[in-house]
Amino acid sequence: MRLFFALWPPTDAAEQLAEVARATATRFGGKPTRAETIHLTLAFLGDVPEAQLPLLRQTAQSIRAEPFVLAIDCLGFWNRNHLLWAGNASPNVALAELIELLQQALTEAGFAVDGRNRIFTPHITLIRKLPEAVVPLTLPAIDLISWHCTRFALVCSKTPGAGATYQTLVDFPLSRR
Ligand code: 2AM
Repeated sequence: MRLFFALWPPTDAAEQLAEVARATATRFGGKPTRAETIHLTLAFLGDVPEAQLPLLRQTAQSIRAEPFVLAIDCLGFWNRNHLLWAGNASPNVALAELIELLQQALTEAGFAVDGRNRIFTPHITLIRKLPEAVVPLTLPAIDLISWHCTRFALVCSKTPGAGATYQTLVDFPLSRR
């Protein structure tokens, strides 16, 4: 099973982000992400045997972190993988703490978290296959899109890439208790 942990926006925020994706793809090209697949990855595990699911669930349940507001307020892009994404102009401390707590707990439980030793930029992919020739030097500004994150999810990716479908297997409340 190809698995990852993510924050999933409520429908209204997902629709707003999908609208930014569509409008930006109309301008610059590429494949916009559909509203129902919009998310922010916290930790990517890749292929995990199904037998490991109970340990994964137990590890995620052990996380103690406060709910927080995620404010998405800028666009960015990566040439190397032709991605255009939305994220935070200034770092979100609560988000960074959640990512670190989760990735550390997963690593301690014996899971390999891809990218853990590289600089991890929390992002929401809005466009894949952005044409190289039109990568904008100055990205358009976006209106603030925010939501109150009260849960995080363990998600199974069925088909990676532009036509991805995702299934939430279980979600976990954000709570200090
Ligand atoms: P992306 O949107 O930047 O491609 C499901 O594939 C999710 O896991 C996506 O959010 C994807 O990020 C992320 N993902 C895929 N491969 C990854 C990797 N090797 N390291 C970190 N995140 C990855």
